[in-house]
Amino acid sequence: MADDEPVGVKPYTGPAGGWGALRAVARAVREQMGASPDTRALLQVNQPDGFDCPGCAWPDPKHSSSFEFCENGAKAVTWEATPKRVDPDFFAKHSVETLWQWSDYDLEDAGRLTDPLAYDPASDRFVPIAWDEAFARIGAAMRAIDDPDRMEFYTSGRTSNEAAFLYQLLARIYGTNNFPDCSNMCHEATSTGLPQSIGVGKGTVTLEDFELTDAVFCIGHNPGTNHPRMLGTLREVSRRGVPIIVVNPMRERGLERFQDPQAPVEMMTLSSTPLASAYHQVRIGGDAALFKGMMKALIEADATDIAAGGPGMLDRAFIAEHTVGIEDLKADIAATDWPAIERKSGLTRAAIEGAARTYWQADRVIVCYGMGLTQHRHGTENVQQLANLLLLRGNIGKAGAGICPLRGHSNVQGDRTVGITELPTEPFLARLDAAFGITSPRKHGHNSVETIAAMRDGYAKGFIGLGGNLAVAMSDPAACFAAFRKIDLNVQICTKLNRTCLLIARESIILPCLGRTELDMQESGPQSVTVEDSMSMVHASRGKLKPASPGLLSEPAIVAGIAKAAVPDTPVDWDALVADYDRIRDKIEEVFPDFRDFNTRVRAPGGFRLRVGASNREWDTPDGKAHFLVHPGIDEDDGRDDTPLTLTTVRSHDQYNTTIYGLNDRYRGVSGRRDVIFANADDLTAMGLAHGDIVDVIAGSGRMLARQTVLAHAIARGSVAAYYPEANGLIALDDYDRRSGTPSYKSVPITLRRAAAA
Ligand SMILES: Nc1nc2c(c(=O)[nH]1)N[C@H]1C(S)=C(S)[C@@H](COP(=O)(O)OP(=O)(O)OC[C@H]3O[C@@H](n4cnc5c(=O)[nH]c(N)nc54)[C@H](O)[C@@H]3O)O[C@H]1N2
Ligand SMILES: Nc1nc2c(c(=O)[nH]1)N[C@H]1C(S)=C(S)[C@@H](COP(=O)(O)OP(=O)(O)OC[C@H]3O[C@@H](n4cnc5c(=O)[nH]c(N)nc54)[C@H](O)[C@@H]3O)O[C@H]1N2
Ligand SMILES: [Mo]
Repeated sequence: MADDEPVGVKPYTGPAGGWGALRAVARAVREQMGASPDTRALLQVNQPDGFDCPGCAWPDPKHSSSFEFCENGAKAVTWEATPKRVDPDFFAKHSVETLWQWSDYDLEDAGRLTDPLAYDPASDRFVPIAWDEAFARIGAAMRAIDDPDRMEFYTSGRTSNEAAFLYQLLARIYGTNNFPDCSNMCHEATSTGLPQSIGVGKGTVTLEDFELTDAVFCIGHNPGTNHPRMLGTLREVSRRGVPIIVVNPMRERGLERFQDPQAPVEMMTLSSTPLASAYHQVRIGGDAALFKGMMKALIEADATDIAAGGPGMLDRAFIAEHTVGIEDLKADIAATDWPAIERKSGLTRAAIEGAARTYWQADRVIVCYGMGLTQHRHGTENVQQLANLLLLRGNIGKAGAGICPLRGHSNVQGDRTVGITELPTEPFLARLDAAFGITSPRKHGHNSVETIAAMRDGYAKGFIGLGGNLAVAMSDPAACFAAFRKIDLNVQICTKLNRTCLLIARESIILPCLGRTELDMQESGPQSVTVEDSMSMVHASRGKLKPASPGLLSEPAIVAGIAKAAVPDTPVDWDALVADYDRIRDKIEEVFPDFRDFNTRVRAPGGFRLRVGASNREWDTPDGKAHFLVHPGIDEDDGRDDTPLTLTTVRSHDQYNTTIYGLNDRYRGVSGRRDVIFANADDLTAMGLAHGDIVDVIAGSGRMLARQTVLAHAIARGSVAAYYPEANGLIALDDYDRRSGTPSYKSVPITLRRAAAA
């Protein structure tokens, strides 16, 4: 049978984790660190005195002092700590035109950037320049832009609180609230949706809640790949006999079975712990239908129980004391009929009732979710329906229960907390102004989609990227590339070369920075930075490795350098702030009262938790209540369900967003390639296609991803999946959630067509 498989395809039958994960780490160390690897870095990850893992935002067990093994964390660390270098010689050898032909993998694999660079049109090369000159050129270009709202300040979520805080200060002193950031493409549906529901756009649970919970739902996320340390938590939950209910169109091995590399018995006996107790392969975009179905089953069971003299399944005391809107919600649920719910969700009524029963039989329920819920045209509504479901049984603000959005980048949540937002509130701006003696602009700014549109339309003239690779991460890369090539200034602050760096504007500058793993030495000595994880825990991170090059500056120092050059006359003493990051933290505390005693509290092992009102049933909404929010209908794909197929875009096991570590996707059984489409076997038969056929993927307005190998895979009917970012060309810039601006990367209407013979 295996002989008939397409090249590089072999079903994976093992558990997640285990020896495969250990082997993958050994390979990552060998390939990235070379013959005599400096593996000290790996032993400092998430240690009380070490650096925060740049891999993901899953929290660390309190006072962790033993090394928490994580395959993909190790890949992230070795990728940064590699001895490979992209130095001036490299750029002398390769023109931008040549580099543009390189793959995204090859660009980053070439190594760490060592010196500031400016594009030289005469030679079509990046040439080294001094830091002073780089800042002077950026400052001059920024001052030449006639309106500050024509500058865009992008942030990717690895940036520390300290760097992000200085960055927002720079942009606001310059005069704009244009803060496109990776959050706009990620959990914006959470940041927009949850405040309306429960008064805060963050998760309400802590790690301890997982020790008390009676049921966990995992919806639209793939922890085996994207939050591997979470599998340790899920393993403990499963071993306590607590049900784990999965909702995902694809069967993901990391949600089914886990062999814990930290459990010697499991490793030696090749045994593993089952995770999911029920696995619902929802149709892509069918989550809201499922949630409404679960609420319908719950409300019906409640009515039956009450009629029989029982106490009912709804938490009436909680609903009465803490919420508004229950009657409208009930009316909407009553108006939604089962056939529509079944058709949209792709799940049977019996299956949905089963999930609802598990839900109401548990006293305390945690719901975890990821991009499978947020990256849809109705992402915000999805999140709010989930909040409705939890509120019906008082599952927010009690021990062992709550909502748990899995954040992406390791500090994406913190960046938002310290002011990276295009929609600042007046109280925040007032405090910022008072703290620095400045006058911030009040007009709201651009998010990520609006930024690309403004560049495309010739309005935006300058761009600074504090990390990230926006032109590749965003929908419609061709439109993004053209947009970047129109502007006057493209500044990329980064650790490695990527495609967005190669988009040549009138002035293009690359500023190489220190990474998390590296020693950050300033006037007052070695510095720590701080980050906030998915559970609002703030803790310190200190790198110890020798910097990749003496030519690197820290992100705070780079931001300060740009600020001094672009807006020379300000009341801010940038040098003093950079000399000692404690001073930046004092300022953060002045602007955000939740950071009281910041410098003291962050020095305690494990750090501290920021206030999350909803965790204590304090609802920071205008009326002080939690809200049931109604979105009539379940037409989550806007009537596009005549389209035979909906495509979702996912991460492989060997990538970090646009950073491709390798071409393998171990748990999905694919190796050495990424040009595949996962489809349901019955759908293939219905289309007259077979496992291994070469197809073109066709989306609206002539968008096409040519010559992909289609694979029969365990995925819901009507649903297909491809890899991000290769499939981004199928998604129009205009395909996004109107409420939050999140691109609908996970619900792209497409058709498959057999490709012409090569
Ligand atoms: N190693 C590694 N770690 C990472 C990242 C990485 O790229 N690599 N990225 C980081 C970032 S920025 C983020 S945001 C997170 C992302 O973490 P995830 O949210 O886990 O990211 P995705 O790979 O996009 O996977 C989404 C999951 O949703 C499922 N899905 C797709 N469509 C639907 C749908 O309509 N409904 C439901 N219920 N499920 C659906 C997919 O099958 C897949 O299992 O991970 C972070 N951690
Ligand atoms: N189709 C599709 N598109 C998506 C998604 C999807 O699921 N499907 N997911 C979206 C999501 S959730 C996100 S978060 C975005 C990601 O969008 P981004 O955050 O913009 O992209 P990354 O790939 O994480 O950025 C990688 C680059 O960051 C730089 N870098 C790495 N470490 C550091 C550092 O410490 N400091 C600095 N300054 N730079 C550093 C490196 O140069 C590297 O090339 O993509 C989005 N795009
Ligand atoms: Mo993300």
